[in-house]
Amino acid sequence: MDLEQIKEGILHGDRRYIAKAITMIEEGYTNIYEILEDFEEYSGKAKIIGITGPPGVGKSTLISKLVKEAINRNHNVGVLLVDPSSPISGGALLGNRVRMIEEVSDPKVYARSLATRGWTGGLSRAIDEAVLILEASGKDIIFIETVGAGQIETEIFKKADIVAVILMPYSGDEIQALKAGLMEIADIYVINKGDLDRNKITGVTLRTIMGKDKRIVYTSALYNEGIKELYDSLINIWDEYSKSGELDKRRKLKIKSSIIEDLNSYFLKLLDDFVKNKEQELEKITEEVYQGKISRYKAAKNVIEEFKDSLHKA
Ligand SMILES: Nc1nc2c(ncn2[C@@H]2O[C@H](COP(=O)(O)OP(=O)(O)OP(=O)(O)O)[C@@H](O)[C@H]2O)c(=O)[nH]1
Ligand SMILES: [Mg+2]
Repeated sequence: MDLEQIKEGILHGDRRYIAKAITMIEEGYTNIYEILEDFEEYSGKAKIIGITGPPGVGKSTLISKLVKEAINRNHNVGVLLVDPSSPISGGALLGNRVRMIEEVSDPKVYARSLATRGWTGGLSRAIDEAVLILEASGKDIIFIETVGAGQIETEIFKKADIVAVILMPYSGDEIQALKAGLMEIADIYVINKGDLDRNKITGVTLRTIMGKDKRIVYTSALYNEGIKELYDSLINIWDEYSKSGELDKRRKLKIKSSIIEDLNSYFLKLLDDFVKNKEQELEKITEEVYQGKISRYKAAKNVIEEFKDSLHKA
């Protein structure tokens, strides 16, 4: 497969080529950039919806139902399942998850998990590139699921246009969500597993904690309840943000944070190479610090100066 072929395939929405390109990104084939630069004109074409929340609340099940809804509405839909954990265990787990969404797929749907194997650009960067590829392939709505707890949940704010935080009834998740900083990033709360019949209580709790103006939608992904309403709400919020200028603001923020990420990974790579070549010298400096000949602070400062010099020479 040559690059031109991959590019054409993506532009025709061919899933094989989309898959190939995303795999190249995951595996760090930098020549994929030749294509990505040509795709820049498609950037921002899709509505990007972040779906996040604690493990097991039904994010993937919900997305599989939202995908069906998208198909009914003739929307061209892409799904990315992002796993911040180790590529080995995470990859295997995500394999199952992605299958669930692919089962509902028709040729217009593209779903896959995303994990990076040691590329300096990292997962965050891979999300940007995968989104761009999906946009170039003609997707007009893209769902990004982030799994589990921790930093990546709030990172999704930098990738998505709007964020839906999924919770389930009576699990204490609502409190957990507040702790994890999800409150700041939620544009809408979805209380899933409504069939468990206790979700109203969670809603009341949420209302009490978060005030009246937060949007809350009740769903049962399992029984297909509330899916249309959720889909409508997501589109409505997106339209609203588009009109109010909020979307522009967020997308600019997104560009800025991607540029900063690029800068970071570029310099980290340089620094990494520099340090690798300095192994012996570092041993020597360490010894000097250990023997009290020079302070650790001063030693680090010297190395930094040397690094800066090497940049000038580069
Ligand atoms: N009763 C009930 N179970 C549900 C509902 N939605 C999902 N589930 C079940 O909850 C379990 C977890 O669902 P997933 O969709 O994998 O949840 P998730 O949030 O994507 O999970 P992680 O990706 O592991 O964080 C599965 O056994 C689903 O069948 C629902 O509306 N009602
Ligand atoms: Mg999932």
